Amino acid sequence: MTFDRDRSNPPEIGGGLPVIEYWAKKTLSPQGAKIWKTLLHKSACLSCAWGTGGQKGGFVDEDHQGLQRCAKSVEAIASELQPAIAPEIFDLSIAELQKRNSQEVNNLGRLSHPMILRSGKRHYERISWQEVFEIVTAAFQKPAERVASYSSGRSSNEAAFLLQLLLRTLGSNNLADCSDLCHAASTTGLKTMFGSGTSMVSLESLQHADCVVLVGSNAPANHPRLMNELIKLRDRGGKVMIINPLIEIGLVKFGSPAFPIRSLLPGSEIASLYLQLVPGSDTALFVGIQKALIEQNLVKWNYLRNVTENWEAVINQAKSTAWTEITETCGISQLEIEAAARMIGRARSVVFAWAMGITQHENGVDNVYSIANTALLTGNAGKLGAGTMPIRGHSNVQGFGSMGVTIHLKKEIQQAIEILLGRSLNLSGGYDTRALIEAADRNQVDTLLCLGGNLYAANPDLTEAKRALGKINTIVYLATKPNLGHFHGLAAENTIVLPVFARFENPHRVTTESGNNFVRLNDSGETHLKDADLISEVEFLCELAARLHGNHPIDWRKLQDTRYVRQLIARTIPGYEKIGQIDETGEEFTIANRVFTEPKFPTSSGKAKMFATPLPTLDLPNPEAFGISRNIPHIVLALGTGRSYAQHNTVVYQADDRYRGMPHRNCILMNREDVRQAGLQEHQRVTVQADAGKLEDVEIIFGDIRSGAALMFYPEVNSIFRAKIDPRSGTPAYKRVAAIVYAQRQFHS
Ligand SMILES: Nc1nc2c(c(=O)[nH]1)N[C@H]1C(S)=C(S)[C@@H](COP(=O)(O)OP(=O)(O)OC[C@H]3O[C@@H](n4cnc5c(=O)[nH]c(N)nc54)[C@H](O)[C@@H]3O)O[C@H]1N2
Ligand SMILES: Nc1nc2c(c(=O)[nH]1)N[C@H]1C(S)=C(S)[C@@H](COP(=O)(O)OP(=O)(O)OC[C@H]3O[C@@H](n4cnc5c(=O)[nH]c(N)nc54)[C@H](O)[C@@H]3O)O[C@H]1N2
Ligand code: SF4
Ligand SMILES: [Mo]
Repeated sequence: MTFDRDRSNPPEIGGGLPVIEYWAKKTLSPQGAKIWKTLLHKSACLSCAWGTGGQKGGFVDEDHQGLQRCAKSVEAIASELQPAIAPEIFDLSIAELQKRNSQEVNNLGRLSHPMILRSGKRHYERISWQEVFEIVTAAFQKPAERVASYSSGRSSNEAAFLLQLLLRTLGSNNLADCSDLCHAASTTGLKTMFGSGTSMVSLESLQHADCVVLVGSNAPANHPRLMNELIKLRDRGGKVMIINPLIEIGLVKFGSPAFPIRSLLPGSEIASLYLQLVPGSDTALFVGIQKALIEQNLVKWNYLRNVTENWEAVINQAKSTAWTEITETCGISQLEIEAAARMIGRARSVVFAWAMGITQHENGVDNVYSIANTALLTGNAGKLGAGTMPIRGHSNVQGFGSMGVTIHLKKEIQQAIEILLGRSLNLSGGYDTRALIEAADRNQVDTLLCLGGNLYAANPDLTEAKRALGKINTIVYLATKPNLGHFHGLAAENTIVLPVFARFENPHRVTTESGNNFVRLNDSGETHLKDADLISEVEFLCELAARLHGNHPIDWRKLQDTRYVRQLIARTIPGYEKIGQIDETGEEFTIANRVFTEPKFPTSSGKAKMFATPLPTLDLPNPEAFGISRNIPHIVLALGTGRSYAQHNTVVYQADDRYRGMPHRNCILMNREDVRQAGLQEHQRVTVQADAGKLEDVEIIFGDIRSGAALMFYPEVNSIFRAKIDPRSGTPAYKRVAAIVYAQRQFHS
């Protein structure tokens, strides 16, 4: 691809007119009427967990604010409204299909019929539902510890509840979920500290904050409506602190279509203070902020004594860590850290929000602890307008956790299910996502059910993922659209791809839970796919369970009526009692005991438990460790991997990222000075290599990124690295991959 200079000039604000242009282009297209119909349908937005839609209508959030739909919602809907895949596509052999990239695969259209790739065959072929159930039922009759599921948070609470009940009734605790790759560090960290693993801040509470500290999040692209809250906070005189190794233009200035006159064109200022730290060093920065809070006498001692435990360890650590160690680790000066501490310590109520820049590290849980410790030191947990707020990913990923799709099942849920089944559950072992891949690679998994997602491409080391999945006998993918996993994540015997309804098409009502703990009711709908043979996830799971377990003690076929599933949820899931009446009242609700406006927490003592957080050691290997000679121009970097503006996780919608000036997918965003010192140039094609492989012909793009750091896009980049794993949460360190960038041989020969 030739480089288009115009496209490399990133805009000076995030959001802005391009968003409106995108809306207009999509909603005025031939597909436009269907997009509008779907936007107005009473169901939750498909895209991110910020959450909007549901019974209040397409554009209204739980706080009754209007105009709360962003272009990302349109992007996700447009993708599901594609026509069915042309049947001729399946005349192509699997080898030919494997040549397509993520965007091309997504653009094939919607899955419309059940398909199977049988062992030894080169083509996917149609299969009847009868044979599907015969094969899958037989596959699930393997020993329970050799049966597993993986899920992704686009599905409903009802499907999630049934999935875990099905696996647990079998005796399997192998419930891997995309959250293992995502916010597991937040769940683990917050649960041990506060006794609750989700955000303690509601949307309403956020609106009472006068300071937001936003860490490791690219909200302008991934949670755009959060930007409206930041704009309003700045308008009311509040402060926003951004902590990120990369200057994301939308975090500096954002033009929001929700405020067309004052914000859209000029853009609203977002960051009051932008701390561009070394990737992976957040714990050091927060320990520094704690040290400065102590030195500036801004610690709330009475609060610490009354409502927290082990605060002395945190105070001692901050006091005894030298300033030089802190500043050398995080690369932020003492002066800036002191300014940050002043901003936090002097604010009335501070919300600490974070996303993948915090969790996807080898010390992800410590990162979360260090943020929460800072909140506690300043009395910012358990009051209106303050608290810890992990910004969740998929639109219902949090609901999956609540429904018990986890290898760490809550005691209360366990007891309730044991009463339901009349016997005890097997909760030993259990594979999270990384453990599942490793177990499969050791030949310990026979059968895998994937409820959505793209297990293959979401993992690090795609060669390993492919090999491991290839050792599983039967893999069943339930999906709305084809993705790379359906063509690369192939089982040893049967790979079955089953087409399901999208959220707004389901023949029954379902519910979803947002990252702000709000439960939405989604109306039933219709699909635009006319001659298709789709199944609802709920129907599939109930039919499979009925064939496996009969109708006692649970009448599985009756659960195809989702009202009965909600009755079971009301009886088994803590905080979800109100779902028992939702069919009659239509009343959506905030889950009980999650949002804290008093400093009383659901831990054994009622106090928050604090933990000291060791500073990370952030070394990078020598070029020789990669087998690269020092004689060719090179640089070893901390490579961060994540999303471009126009993709949803492993699904690419558009190749470029206009806000970062990256014209195509095979780019690396680097610091200008790093490039110069390495003897390389902008737009030069280089090789990027890590511990599992290399990508060639990668174009260097200059960006405002911290020296020593770089950015590339997943899923493509997942082919080159193995990733370190946070031992406490199981999450891969996608945000700090040791990589070498070097000149391609031909450039110098
Ligand atoms: N449009 C769209 N929306 C989405 C998604 C999508 O793919 N597309 N995905 C959904 C999902 S599942 C998720 S999990 C979320 C992801 O939402 P984000 O977490 O915002 O997404 P990432 O692309 O992973 O970007 C993380 C940010 O962390 C910064 N960062 C990297 N390393 C560090 C570090 O060491 N410290 C700090 N402080 N910052 C760092 C990066 O520069 C980047 O700005 O979005 C959800 N919403
Ligand atoms: N290098 C790198 N890797 C990462 C990350 C990173 O930042 N860097 N981020 C990680 C994170 S945070 C996450 S969450 C994972 C994402 O991992 P996954 O959640 O596994 O992947 P997605 O790409 O979101 O899955 C998309 C597919 O879901 C299916 N789908 C969509 N809607 C529905 C539905 O309603 N029902 C069903 N059954 N299927 C549906 C479609 O077939 C679509 O192709 O990736 C992780 N991998
Ligand atoms: S912010 Fe998230 S939930 Fe809200 S409309 Fe945009 S994509 Fe949907
Ligand atoms: Mo995620």
